[in-house]
Amino acid sequence: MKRIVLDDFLHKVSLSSENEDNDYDKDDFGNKLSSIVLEEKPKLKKPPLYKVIMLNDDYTPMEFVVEMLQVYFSKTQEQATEIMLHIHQRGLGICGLYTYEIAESKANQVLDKAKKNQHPLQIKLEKE
Ligand code: TYC
Repeated sequence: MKRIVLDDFLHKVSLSSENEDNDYDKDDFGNKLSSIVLEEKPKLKKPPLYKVIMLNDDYTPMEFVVEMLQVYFSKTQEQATEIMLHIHQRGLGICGLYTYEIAESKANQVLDKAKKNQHPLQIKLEKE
């Protein structure tokens, strides 16, 4: 956060001024002004988050999906089984929420593994 202490600012103005009358008299004003601060809000914005969504299909083994959820989305075996069954029964499910680069990287790692094992698993990303 940027902080400008007014007392310090006015002192610098008076030092750089050519006009003697404009001098900032610390004895007159200093005590009152030194507690005034101008604050700017931080300009950093939170990055948007993306849901990694896994889609159901008829061929990818349930055990493979559970393993992907444990390895790439840090789920326990119980959580992973619950999410896999949700996808199996409802058609799709959320694996996790990440910034775009991380969501994309996780999706690509799972899709690579699925391809190598000849499973037709599909994933999509959706902005929150
Ligand atoms: N429907 C698959 C089966 O019966 C299991 C499955 C679950 C596949 C989740 C994909 O994202 C998926 N073997």
